[in-house]
Amino acid sequence: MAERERVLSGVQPTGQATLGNFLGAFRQWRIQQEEYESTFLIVDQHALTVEHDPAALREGTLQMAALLFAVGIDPTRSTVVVQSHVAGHAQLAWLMECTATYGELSRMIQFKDKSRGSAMVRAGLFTYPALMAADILLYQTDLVPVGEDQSQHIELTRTVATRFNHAYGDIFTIPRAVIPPLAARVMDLSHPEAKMSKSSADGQGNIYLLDSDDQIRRKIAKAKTDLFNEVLYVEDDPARAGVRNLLEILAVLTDREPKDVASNFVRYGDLKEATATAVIEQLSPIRERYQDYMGDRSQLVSWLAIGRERASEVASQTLSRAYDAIGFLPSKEVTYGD
Ligand code: AQP
Repeated sequence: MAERERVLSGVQPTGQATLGNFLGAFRQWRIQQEEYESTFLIVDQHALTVEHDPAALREGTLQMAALLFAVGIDPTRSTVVVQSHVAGHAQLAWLMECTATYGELSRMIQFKDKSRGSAMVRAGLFTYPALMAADILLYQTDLVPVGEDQSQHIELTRTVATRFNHAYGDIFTIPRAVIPPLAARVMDLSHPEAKMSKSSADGQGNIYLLDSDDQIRRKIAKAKTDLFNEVLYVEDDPARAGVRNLLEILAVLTDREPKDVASNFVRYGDLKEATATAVIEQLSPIRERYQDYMGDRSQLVSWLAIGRERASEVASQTLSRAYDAIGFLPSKEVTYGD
């Protein structure tokens, strides 16, 4: 039987996960785990690129694991692993930093966005895409399901992997990004020109996966629309971004095309009501399962230990091949990547 293709993606355990994370990433992961050999990373090392609180990081990591399982990531089918549990990520990241160029890293939009206006930019924020490349390449990944905001990082991963392979031998699989056709960029409900982001300043335009039904209804009722007063799906018109966002959210949750969804509504109020109902239907069982999982922390910890064990196997193989290819002297005493 042919080997199944490998899927890998990750999420930072910072802040509260949003509907953007769910529609852009988690929902795809849940579907893809049926078909592909899947690894999902809780990227705690990435969380150090900006100011952080150690206790919150530790708790957030366990909470993110509970959330992924609550969303439907199945620990018997998929490997869920905490990035810092597998040393190979940091080890391979150095090789990637020495393969990527300063110019390439300087062009990363996320670096420009996150460093803007900050007096103390951590060096890790600059080199973060090299660590992300290592995350992906360590597992010989074929497919990386992500939201649109990550496509530039996947492109860089392909570039450095290709460069490394040309220089040192055929070590890495060249991965491809899988961006969902709809809701690849869920927008902030109050500021529909900006991405819904868990680190956004006031959070009023975010639907959090653990929001109560009431909070979801209230936030969607207040979502910014426009003065056109017609429910139309128009791509690429900034003036209609709010309505477009609601239509895309409802379309993806009801498995329809946004234009068809639009044709069912005349009033913005009715569109908001239907969107809120669909979001609640999707999120409220996740919220309940999350509470159950958080009530059994030792179960979470042991699933993560199983994840670590499975992940380490592939990671250590890739790392020793990469170390060997780049010219490091092997030592019998050292086992890499776990
Ligand atoms: N608004 C979004 N629409 C679609 N997909 C999104 N993703 C994030 N926001 C949206 C996707 O979620 C996955 C995990 O993201 P992450 O937490 O690792 O980092 P991020 O991309 O930086 O997401 P946030 O919410 O904006 O986090 P902060 O605020 O901490 O930086 C990724 O696949 C991402 O594409």
